[in-house]
Amino acid sequence: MIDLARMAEIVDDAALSATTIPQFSDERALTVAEGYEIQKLSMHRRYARGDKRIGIKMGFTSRAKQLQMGLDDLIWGRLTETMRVPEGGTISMAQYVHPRVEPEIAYLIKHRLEGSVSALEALNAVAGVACALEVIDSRYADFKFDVGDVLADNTSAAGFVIGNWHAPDTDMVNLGLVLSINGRPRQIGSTAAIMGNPARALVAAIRMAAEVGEPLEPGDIVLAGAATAAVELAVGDHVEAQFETLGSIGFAIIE
Ligand code: 0L1
Ligand code: MG
Repeated sequence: MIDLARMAEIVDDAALSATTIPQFSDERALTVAEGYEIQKLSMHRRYARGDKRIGIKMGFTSRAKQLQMGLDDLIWGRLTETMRVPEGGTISMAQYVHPRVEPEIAYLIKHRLEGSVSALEALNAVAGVACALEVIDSRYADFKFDVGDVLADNTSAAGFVIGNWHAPDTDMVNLGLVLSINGRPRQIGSTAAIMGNPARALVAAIRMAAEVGEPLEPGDIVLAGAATAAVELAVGDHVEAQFETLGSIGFAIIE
C-alpha cells in the first residue's frame, strides 16, 4: 500500500495537470482521518508553489447526500487564491477535468472564532454575506469516489465566484434562486436546502477548521455548501445564478 504522502502527490499532480486518477478506494478504502491527512499534505504542496489558503468550503450539506455517502457529518476542503474566479470572468476548460457548478452562499469572516459556537455567535463573527458559485471538479474518473477519496481530493474544490458582499444581518435562510446555463434555467432551489439554514454550515465550518488547528481568521471566506444539485459545464457555457434579493453572479467557460 502506498503511503499518504505519495497519495497526496498523486492527487495534487492530477489537480495540477487536470487529469483523472483511479479512486484510492479501488485498492483500499481510506478512513476519514486518512482522507483529511492526504488533503492537508496535498494542499501543502500547493502552498509550496506559492498558492495561499483563503478560506474553506463545506460539502455534504444536505442530509440526503450524507446518507448517500454513508457519513453522519459535513465534509470540508480548503479554498485557495488560485481557485478564485472574478465575477463575470472566464475559466478555461483546459484547467479542469469534468467541472460542475453549484450555487452557494458565502460568508466573510470578521473575527477569529474557534470551537463549538451557536449560530448567533457565528453570525456575529461575520463581516458580510454574498451569493456564490462553486466549481467542483473531482479528479477521480467518472466523478466517482467514496468519502475517503473525496476528502483526499480536497472535496472536489476547483473554483469559486463570489458576488457583492452584503450586510452580515442579511436574511439568507430561505432565498429562492435560479441557476441558468446559456439563459436556460437548469436548477431552481432555495438556500434553505443548505442544512435548513446556511448558518448551520458556518457553525460546522468554525468547529471543523478549529479541530485541525486552522481556525477561521478575519478575511477568510466560507462557502456554505450547495443549494441545488451541481450542473455539468462545457466550453461555451455562460453560467448565471440569480438569487432573490442578492442579485446575480456568473462566469463563462472558454477552451
Ligand atoms: O462542494 C460540494 O458540495 C461537493 C463536495 C464533494 C462531493 C462532490 O464532488 O460532489
Ligand atoms: Mg460545493
